[in-house]
Amino acid sequence: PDIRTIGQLFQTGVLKAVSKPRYNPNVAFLDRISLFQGDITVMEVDSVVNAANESLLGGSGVDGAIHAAAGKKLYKECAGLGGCETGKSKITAAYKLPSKNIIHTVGPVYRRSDVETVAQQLESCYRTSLNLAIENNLKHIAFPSISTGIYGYPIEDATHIALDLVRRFCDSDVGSKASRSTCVVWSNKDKEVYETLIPEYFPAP
Ligand code: AR6
Repeated sequence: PDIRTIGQLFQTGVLKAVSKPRYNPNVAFLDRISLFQGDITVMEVDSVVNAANESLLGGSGVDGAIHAAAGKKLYKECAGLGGCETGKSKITAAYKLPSKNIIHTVGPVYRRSDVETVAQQLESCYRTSLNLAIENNLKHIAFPSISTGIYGYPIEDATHIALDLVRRFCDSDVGSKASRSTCVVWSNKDKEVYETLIPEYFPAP
């Protein structure tokens, strides 16, 4: 484990002051997490998550790919949503995508001067997305690596936050109903980071 990174997360208050894992070490949940390298727009899941911006009107990166693949009707639905605050999530239909729905979440623009705030906002993206999935009875959700592209969040820190939240969600009463999160990575480097960190948060029994 990258102790320094976890230490930094402790300092920022993201990982609260506990000296042992915050999850139940007796439950592995290995069937609840998976990793996929490639284009999120081809995934046949219940919901793909879009790394959007506050306007919800599209952009580049994964947002551009999702809007391009889903078609103009997605833009029309998004335009009626009145935007979305950073750290929050909203759901739409998926139109031409093979998934059933799209959950649009707005990650923070990374700010080194305020790591505590951005970490809380990033964590909130994963939490609000998973809560929306549960509310809409969506079992299998695919997450891109939110905020780590154009928004500049360091991949290791962002992955710790993502996996820690997903793992704790699996342990929670509400999250025990969700069946599966797939982390979708684009680059080989991001894949390596996830391959290294997934066993930390989802250790084999
Ligand atoms: N499938 C899976 N992952 C992808 C894909 C794809 N098709 N395309 C890119 N990625 P980013 P952000 C990866 O920049 O940092 C937009 O303009 C990418 O390699 O898409 O949250 C929005 O409108 C990276 O690892 O999202 C916002 O303005 C990850 O997805 C802003 O960018 C996220 O990169 C959001 O920036």
